[in-house]
Amino acid sequence: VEASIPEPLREAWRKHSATEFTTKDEFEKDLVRHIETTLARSLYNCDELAAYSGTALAFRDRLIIEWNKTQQRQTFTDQKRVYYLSLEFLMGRTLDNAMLNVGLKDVARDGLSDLGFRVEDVINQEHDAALGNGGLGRLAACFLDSMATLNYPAWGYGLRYRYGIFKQEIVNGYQVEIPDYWLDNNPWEFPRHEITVDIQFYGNVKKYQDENGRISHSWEDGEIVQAVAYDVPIPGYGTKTTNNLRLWSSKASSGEFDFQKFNAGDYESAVADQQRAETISAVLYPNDNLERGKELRLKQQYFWCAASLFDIVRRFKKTKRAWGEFPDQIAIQLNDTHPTLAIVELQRILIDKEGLEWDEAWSVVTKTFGYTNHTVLPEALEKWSVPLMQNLLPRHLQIIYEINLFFLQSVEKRFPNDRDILSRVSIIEESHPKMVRMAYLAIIGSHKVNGVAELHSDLLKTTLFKDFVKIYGPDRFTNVTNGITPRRWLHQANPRLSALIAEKLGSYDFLKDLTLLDKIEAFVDDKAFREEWAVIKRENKLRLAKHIKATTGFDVNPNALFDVQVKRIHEYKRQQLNIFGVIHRYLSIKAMSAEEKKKVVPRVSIFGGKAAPGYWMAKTIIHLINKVADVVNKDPEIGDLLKVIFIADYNVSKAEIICPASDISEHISTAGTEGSGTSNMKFVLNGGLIIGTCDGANIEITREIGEQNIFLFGNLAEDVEDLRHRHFYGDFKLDPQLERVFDAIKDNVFGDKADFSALISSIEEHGDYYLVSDDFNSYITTHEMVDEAFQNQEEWLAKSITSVARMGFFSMDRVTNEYADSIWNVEPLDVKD
Ligand code: RUG
Repeated sequence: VEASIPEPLREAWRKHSATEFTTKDEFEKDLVRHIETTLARSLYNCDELAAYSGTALAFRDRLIIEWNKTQQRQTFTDQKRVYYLSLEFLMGRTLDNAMLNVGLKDVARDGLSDLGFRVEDVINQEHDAALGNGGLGRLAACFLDSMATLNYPAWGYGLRYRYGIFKQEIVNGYQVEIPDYWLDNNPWEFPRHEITVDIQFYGNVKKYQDENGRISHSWEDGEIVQAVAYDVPIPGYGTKTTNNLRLWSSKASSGEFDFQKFNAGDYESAVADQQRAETISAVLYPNDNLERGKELRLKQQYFWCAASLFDIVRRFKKTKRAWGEFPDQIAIQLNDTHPTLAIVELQRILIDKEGLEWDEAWSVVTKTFGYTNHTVLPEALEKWSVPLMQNLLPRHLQIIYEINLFFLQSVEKRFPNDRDILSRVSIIEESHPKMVRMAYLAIIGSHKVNGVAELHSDLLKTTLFKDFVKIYGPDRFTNVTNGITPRRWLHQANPRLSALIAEKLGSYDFLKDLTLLDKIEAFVDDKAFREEWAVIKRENKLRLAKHIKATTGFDVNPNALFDVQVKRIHEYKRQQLNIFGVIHRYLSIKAMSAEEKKKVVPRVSIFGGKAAPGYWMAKTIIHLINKVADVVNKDPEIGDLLKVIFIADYNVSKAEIICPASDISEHISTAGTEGSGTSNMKFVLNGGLIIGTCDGANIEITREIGEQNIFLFGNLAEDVEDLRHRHFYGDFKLDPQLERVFDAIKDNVFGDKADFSALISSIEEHGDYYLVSDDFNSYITTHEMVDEAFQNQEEWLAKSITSVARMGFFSMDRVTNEYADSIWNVEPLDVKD
């Protein structure tokens, strides 16, 4: 049956079509209606949570009206679309962002105030949508914001995890993980129970030959799990475009449980199938930059890729275009190797289901995909065991072997005298068991591969993917340096700074074109502007101090230098270097005379971040930070000169409080290990200075803001290999200042030394892989320079203003346009009212 209303009857519909509130009165009307009817509350039992839900529903109505129009417009114009496949979308809170993006936060503030609520308190009721681990997931969320803002026809595809990243509590100095059930009270998703896809696992492959001798393959038997779509509207800033994020949830294909078993009293096995199916989308793997090769993870990957591809192909087929036009209509971006199976799945659909010849299909596939690599760390590079894949996805493994065969044949032809190259570039690693190298498959199946910062992309070309550059030429490999959305990371997180900038520039246009920030450099000597700038930083520090007091019980002095390192805890990110530096500072202060102490610049060292539950060394680092905090914060000889704070459960909404409040932040990974880093950009955009190594995007930040405005230290990437060699051959002497720090730990100053022995021996005895000792002296000296610079507040302020003015390059909009031009070849869709 045709689903659309016949033309002659559409008038009735149009007359009653939903409308959007724009005034305070209209907002209040929607709010009260939702609280009374949707939530079944009254004016006698409307608390802040109900006010939040009502407000969210009122804004959701607006979003979905625009969402509908955007989707109709996109379908009607039939332009090329981009599909962003990411296993992680670290969205954070939605309400504040939605209010600001549609330009109605003031209306909501006034309306809520009429009913006795403060908009800030209402916003604070929202639970973060934390479907990601760190930078990779947050980058995906920034992409969605920018793609909508720039009017690109774009969809995100991900998994609707029932549990997001765990909540972190600190108990006796140790990290404890608490499940994050975030779906209660989530008004932002629309279940689409009618949009389902059956996903197959296991089974076997049968080969058939027709009367013309044509061979075909059929994947049979096995088990079926159903994917159900949930849609999340993504509003752009200052535009009508509202894009879609489609998240898949897993469900047993038979729907409910087996009634025969149930009626026979076999309750457990009756629900077992259902539970097994629902497990697929139950939980986000809590690893950042680390792959563990678990079957359930591979199931998640295939489940999500297959559902998304089915959806994309279904939409394409409705246009009745020829398959050759598929890449003209569709660009699919792979966020890391996690969605690489999408390449194989599309090839499978085209040859097994749609009857295309191999070469014709493969040409469609390779023109469609782009692959973004985010890391060179070996432990993060995905490999799947061949037996595991054989069992779970037998047909896909066959196709992977076939892709590999054709690829290796072409390599052999081009490099007939180089036997080694074949084993080096083969998708299959000849180990025991054999492994499928997902990054190689992603390169071979894509037309563009990009890294996320200049240094990182160069390292990819000269090390990890060197052979592939030789095979495909340099053009397949490119760099797109990461960015951040200024809407969330300036306007939302730091409204006063955003307002000050807008006042000087005459409008908020800089939120759509961040390069306009350069105009504020003209005010660097303007006294009133500088004063206001300083007041805003102080207010932001007070806001953070209040949060610290409420969550840790510690008082921190807002005049102290706030030194922040918040990010996932990882040895390569070197929080251990930071805490050793803090211990060094502590010991130095303790050795000072009263006179000397007067010259010390007071500091608050603030840490935050989660460790993967199975990453024992990272957990040890968290433990040490908390033990050091215990001792330092209670030491009467130290007083306000040094405080150490660990902020538990670092997440997006906490980052919004923390980033605007830093004086300095730390981005101190071993050179050559961080893909890009994006929190470095968030801190600088909020007027904080940074201390960092020559790594990831720090290098480009330096180029943009000027080296006089950043504190760089440490060895360079090009020296790392040599230094590691020297450690390996015992040609190494521990830095004497670091030795003093280790001695204190070994004297049980921070609790039982045994708790930290592995951390110390990894540096003293096991090669110091992350070069903590090699960089320690330079790190300490640079911190002394930071102290000195902070004493000259006038100059510090000038550095802060100048840096913000020069941050335009790091807008996610620049990033999105670069992907659109150089990888996706998509155009924005013109939006008129
Ligand atoms: O570690 C990288 C960051 O350097 C980068 O900024 C971010 C976004 O590109 O991605 C992070 N990343 C890399 N997260 N997971 C991986 C490897 O799977």
